[in-house]
Amino acid sequence: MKEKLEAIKAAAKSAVSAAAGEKEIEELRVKYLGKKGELTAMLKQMGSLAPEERPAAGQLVNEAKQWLESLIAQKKEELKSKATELKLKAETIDITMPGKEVAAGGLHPINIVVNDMIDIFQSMGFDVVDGPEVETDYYNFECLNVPADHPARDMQDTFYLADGLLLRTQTSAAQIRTMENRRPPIHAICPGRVFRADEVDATHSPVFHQLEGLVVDKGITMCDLKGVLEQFAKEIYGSDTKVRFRPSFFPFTEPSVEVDVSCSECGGKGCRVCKGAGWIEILGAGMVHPNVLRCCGIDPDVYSGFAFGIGIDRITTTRYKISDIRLLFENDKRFLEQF
Ligand code: 2NL
Repeated sequence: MKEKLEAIKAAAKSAVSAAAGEKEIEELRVKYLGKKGELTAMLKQMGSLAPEERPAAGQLVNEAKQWLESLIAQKKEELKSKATELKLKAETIDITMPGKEVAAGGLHPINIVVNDMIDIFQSMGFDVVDGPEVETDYYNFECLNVPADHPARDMQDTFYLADGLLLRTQTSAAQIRTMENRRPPIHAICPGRVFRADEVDATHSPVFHQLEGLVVDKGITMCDLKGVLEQFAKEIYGSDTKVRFRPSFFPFTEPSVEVDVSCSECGGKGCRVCKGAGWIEILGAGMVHPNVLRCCGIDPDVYSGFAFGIGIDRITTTRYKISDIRLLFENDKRFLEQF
């Protein structure tokens, strides 16, 4: 029995030392120490020995088992650290290699212009407010004095969603909420994305950008409106810019105006940028309609206000002489890299 044990030990030892992987080692463990393993079988054979021989023989087999267990554990450790070493060697990083160049991003021309506009109005004391792009009919139309059957709805046809929701046609709703939540004096601007059901061409896009402004206080007049908008035009287009106010109509303002600036390209003589007119229309404005104030719980006999809506895309295309508005939305890197 002793010889048999020694033979098993010798065979196991050389097999373990020759094992090249963790899988092989595991197979050896099963072969010798598993339920049907060779050493396990020897323990089972104890019954066939004379009773007085059993304790010594059992001890021998158990010792052999422990010896082999630790041999296997040792080999496992060895293989593991060898694998780690190999892996580390394969993964060495040469820190002297040149790095990958990261292309620096930049602001979209629209955002450059929006940021400039925000700076100008903030310096005049306006707060920036924000609102959702998906709006209710009430905030987008009703409260702005555009009831369901009003013909002005034709000019602002939009995308209608389920449950009476729609994509906002102007950013006014955010300002309506500002009037509901704050008491005058109010000085707020709201830049953002707006939507109209328009066909795409060089000057129209169903998605465009607007910055609306609102001032409400006691004693606000057309003079305040003219002063603020003239100051804005001179800051964005240059101090020698001339500003022209033409009467117009919006349901939410009365009286209403449209504002043109002298063409910064030709100084008013007429050129490609202003399409020969010498003037460029940049915004609509007016005194807030009493119905709108009333709708927001502000008494029009005590307070008055003015509001304006500036087309950001138009300011951007004229500033950078971009001939087609579609370029602003195509995200062609060759175009965007120029700003
Ligand atoms: C344009 C120019 C405009 C307003 C927007 C406004 C907002 C409130 C109250 C009254 Cl909360 N008015 N916004 C006023 C005049 C013009 O946008 O061309 N719109 C179609």
